[in-house]
Amino acid sequence: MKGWTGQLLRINLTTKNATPEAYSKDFALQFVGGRGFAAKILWDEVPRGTDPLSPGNKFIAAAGPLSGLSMPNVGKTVVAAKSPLTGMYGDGNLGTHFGSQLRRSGFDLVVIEGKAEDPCYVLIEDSDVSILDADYLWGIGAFEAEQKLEDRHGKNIGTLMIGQGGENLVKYAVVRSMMGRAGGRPGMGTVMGSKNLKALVAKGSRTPEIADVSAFRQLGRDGFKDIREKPGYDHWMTQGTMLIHAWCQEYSVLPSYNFKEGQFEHADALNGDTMESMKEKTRGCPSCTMQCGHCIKDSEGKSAELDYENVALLGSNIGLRDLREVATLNRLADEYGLDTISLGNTIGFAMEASEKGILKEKLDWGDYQATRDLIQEIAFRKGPLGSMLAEGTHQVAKKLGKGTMDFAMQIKGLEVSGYDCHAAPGMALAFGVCSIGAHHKESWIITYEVDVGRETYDESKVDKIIELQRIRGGMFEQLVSCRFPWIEVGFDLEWYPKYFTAATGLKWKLDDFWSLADRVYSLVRAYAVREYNGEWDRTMDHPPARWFEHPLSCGPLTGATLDQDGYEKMLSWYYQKRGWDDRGIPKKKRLAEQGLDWVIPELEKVTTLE
Ligand code: PTT
Ligand code: SF4
Repeated sequence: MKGWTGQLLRINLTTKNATPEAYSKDFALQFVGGRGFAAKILWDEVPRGTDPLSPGNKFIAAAGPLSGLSMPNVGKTVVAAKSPLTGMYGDGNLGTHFGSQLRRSGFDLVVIEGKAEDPCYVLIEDSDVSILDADYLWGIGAFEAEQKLEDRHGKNIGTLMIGQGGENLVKYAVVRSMMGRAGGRPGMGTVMGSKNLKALVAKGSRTPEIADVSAFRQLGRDGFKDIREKPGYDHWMTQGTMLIHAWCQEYSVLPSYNFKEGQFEHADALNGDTMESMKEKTRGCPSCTMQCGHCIKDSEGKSAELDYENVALLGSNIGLRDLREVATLNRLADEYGLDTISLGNTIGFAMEASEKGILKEKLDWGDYQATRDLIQEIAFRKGPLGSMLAEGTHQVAKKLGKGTMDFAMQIKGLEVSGYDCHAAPGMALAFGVCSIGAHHKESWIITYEVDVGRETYDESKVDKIIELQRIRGGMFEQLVSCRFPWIEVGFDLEWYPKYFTAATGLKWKLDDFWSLADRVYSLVRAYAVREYNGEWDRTMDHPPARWFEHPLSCGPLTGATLDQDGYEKMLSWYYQKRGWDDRGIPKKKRLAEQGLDWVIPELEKVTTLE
C-alpha cells in the first residue's frame, strides 16, 4: 500500500503499553485518513454510553495519505474523540508538525486509551515510544509548555498539547500547537486532560513511501507556484481571515451582544484594516505559503494572533471595542487552551443573563477587566461562576432555566461560530446539520447565500450545503489538508485527486471523494443517534430559538427573523438528499449502499430504522 504507512500506534496510558498495529487495506480505502479514520475507530472501540471523560474514551490524532509530503498546506492533523461537550463524535483540524512527524515515525494515526495515574506526556521517536513524567509541564500554559518541550526534545518536533483549561476539564478545551494553532473545539483538549495527558511529541526520521516520487515532486512545486500566482493571493496575505470582518458588518451577520444583533456600532475599531495597521508579524502552519495568523501587540504588550472567529466572538459578541484588548483575551484563550468560539459565546450568554437579572453576578457588556478575570476563573474553574461557565452554554442554560435556552447560542451542545443567522436560513441550516454541532467548518454558505438572496428557503441552498460538506467536511478532513488554498485563493479542487494518485497510485476522481465524504457523514450521524440512545429527533438539527423569535433591532435588516416552516422545509430536503428519514436518521438502504451495513444492528438497539 503506497501513500499510507499501513500502521497505527496504540498507546494505553493505564497499562503503559505502546503497540504498533497494521491496519487493513479496506480501512484505508473506505476511510482514507483524518476524520474518516477517527470516526471508524471511535464507532468500533468506544462503546455506546461511554463517559467522554472516562478512561474508556479514546483520543485520536490522525494524519492522511498526503501528510508530510512536499505539497501545499498539508501541515495539519485531525484530533478526535467522543466529545464531552456534545456527547457525540467530535474533532478539529489544527496546524502542527505532529502529523508529518508521526508519519515519519511510521504511523498514520495514534490512538490513546486509558488514563495515566499521574500527569504524563508521550514521546514518539520512530518506533520508540516513551510515556514520560509531565510534572514539569502540568499547571503551566500551552506557550510555556511548548517551549519547554522544544528545549528538551529539539526544535523540529511535532507537538500537540493542552493548557490549564484542558487539565481542569473545561468542556471546550482545545488542543494547541506551534505557539498559535488551535483545534478540536468540542473538547478534544478536555479529553487529553481527562487522561492526565499534557502533550504528545513526535519526531521521526523516515520518508513516507509513495507511488510516484518524481510526479509528486513536480506537482508539489507546481502547486506552490500556482497558489502564489493566484490573483487573490496578495490581497489574502494582507489580512487573512480578518478580511471577512468588514463584510460581515456590512451584511449584518457580525455576531454582536450574544447574537442579538448582526451589526456592531464599533465594528471599524475591530476590523481587518485596523488589524493590518497594527500588524507586527504573520505566522501559520507548516508547508504553507498563505500564512494566515496575523499578530499584533496586545493591550499587555505581548504578541497575539487574530483570526476572524476570535475577534467576532471575543469582540462584538461581548460588546468589546478595543482590538488590543480582544487580542489579550485571545492570547489568554491560547495560553489556557480554551476554544475562543465557545468561550466568547459563553461569556456573551452570561452577560445577557446578567443584564436580564437571571445571573446574580454583575457582568456588563464590554467590561474588559471583568472578562479577563472571568476567563481565568473559567480556565481554573475558580468560584461558582467560572466553574459553571466551564460547562458551556447548553449545560449552563439547562441549569439556569428561566428561558435562557432561547439565547444559548449552541446546537447539540457546540456553540455557534461567528455568523449571525437572523436573516440567513441557508447558513442556519449549515450550522444545524453540521456533524459535530454548530461549526462553520463544513458548510460556510454565507457569502453564497448573500449573493443569491438571503430571504429564500430554496432547495438549491440545500444542494449547496451538501456540495460544501463534501468538499470541506469531507475531502479536506479525510486528506487532512487545509481548505484555504481552494476557498480563499481559488486553488482548483482538481489538484487534490492528482496529489492523491501520485501518493497512492489510485486513480480517484473527485466523485470518489464525494462518496467517501457521504459515507463518513452517515457514520458520524449514526454515531450521534447511537449516543442519544433513542432520544434523537429532528429538533436536534434546529438552530437556537433566538434566530426565530427575537428579531434584529438595528441595521438595515431590522425586524428580521428566520421562518420556522421554511427552515423545516429545507431540513426535510436535506434529509431526503442524504437518504435519512424525517427524524434525520440514516435509512438502512442508504447505509448498505455506503458500505455501512455493520452499523445497522447497533442502531437498531436504540431506535427503529426505515
Ligand atoms: C477551528 C476554530 C477556528 S476556525 C478558529 S479561527 W477560523 C478559532 N481559532 C482558535 C484559536 O486561534 N485559539 C483558540 N484558543 N481557540 C480557537 N478556536 C477556534 O477554532 C485554523 C485555520 C482556520 S482559522 C480555519 S477557519 C480553517 N479551518 C480548517 C478546518 O477546520 N479544516 C481544514 N481542513 N482546514 C482548515 N483551515 C483553516 O485553519 P477546529 P489552525 Mg483549527 C489561535 O480546528 O476545532 O475546527 O477549530 O486549526 O491550525 O489554528 O488553523 O477563522
Ligand atoms: Fe495554516 Fe492558514 Fe496556511 Fe491554512 S492558510 S495551512 S490555516 S497558515
